[in-house]
This record gives sequence, structure tokens and C-alpha cells, in this order.
Amino acid sequence: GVNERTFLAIKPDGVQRHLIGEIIRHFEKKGFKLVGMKLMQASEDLLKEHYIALCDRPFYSHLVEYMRSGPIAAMVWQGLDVVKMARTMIGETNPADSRPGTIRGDFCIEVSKNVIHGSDSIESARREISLWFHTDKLTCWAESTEHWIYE
Ligand code: DAT
Ligand code: MG
Repeated sequence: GVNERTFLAIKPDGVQRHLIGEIIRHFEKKGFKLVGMKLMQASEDLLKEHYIALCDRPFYSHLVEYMRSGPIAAMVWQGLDVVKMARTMIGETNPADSRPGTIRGDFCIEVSKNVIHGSDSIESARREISLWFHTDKLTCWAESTEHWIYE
């Protein structure tokens, strides 16, 4: 439904390369609603937990170090089918496989510096939102443009 939420994070390379504004603009223009946002340097524990499903992969420790190497812009976005739509807008895991027009297709080159994270399912979104945000830090607000976006 329209209350579906996803967790998006602009990774340290995206922040350093001044892509925060442009990336947020993509999701704003689309019609999704920003309900939580913070800039933070994540702890090793948080990042290990965030990527726990990948703990057996050879790149896991490198991935955690990269995510720890600078500030991250952590966000929660809301809207109809936002989990799947945001993944489509982000592109494939490897920027080389991502079409032009997607965030990874337009803004990066290597898989290990792919500028943005997006939850891959509704269950992951729930898990990741509760990992990165306290519920009381999310803001429910009525968007005045909602009736121009939804039937
Ligand atoms: P995604 O971020 O598209 O959900 P994922 O969850 O499979 O991809 O992997 C998490 C991150 O790990 C990914 O954004 C970049 C990194 N990664 C994935 N596969 C990799 C690989 N083969 N080599 C290096 N880093 C990789
Ligand atoms: Mg993933």
C-alpha cells in the first residue's frame, strides 16, 4: 500500500562526491515521501549487522570498511511499492550492468563503490529501518500533493 517503507542509504562515496542532493531529488521527483533522514558515521557493529546476510562472502570485511570510511546519509522513504520501485531506480548491484537513467547506471563504475543502498524486500526494509532508526525519529506527515500522485 501507500504506507510501504524502504531504507535507502547514500554510501560514503556518494556523500564525498556531493551526490546527496541529486539522489534525493530522484526519489522526490518520483513522488515518494521522505519520512526519515540522518547523516551519520556508522559503527562497525551496525554495518556488520546490516550486511549480516553477506558475512560469508570474500568481500564482506572490505565492504564493512568502505561503509565505515565516511559519513552515510541514511533515509526512510514511503510510497506505493516503494521497495521494488526504489530498487529499479537504483539499478543492478554492479554499475556495469545498470542501465543509464538508474542511479548506479549514471553515477558510478565499480561494484564496490556503488553509491547507494536500497532494501531488497519488504522484510529486509523492516529489519533495516529498525536497525538504523528509532521509530519515534520517523515523521508521518500529510503531503499536500498526494492527490496529484495517487488516485
Ligand atoms: P545490493 O547493494 O544491490 O543489494 P548486495 O546486497 O548483493 O547488493 O551486496 C551488498 C553490497 O556489497 C553491494 O552493494 C556492493 C557489495 N558487493 C556485492 N557484490 C560484490 C562483489 N562481487 N565484489 C565486491 N563488492 C560486492
Ligand atoms: Mg542488498
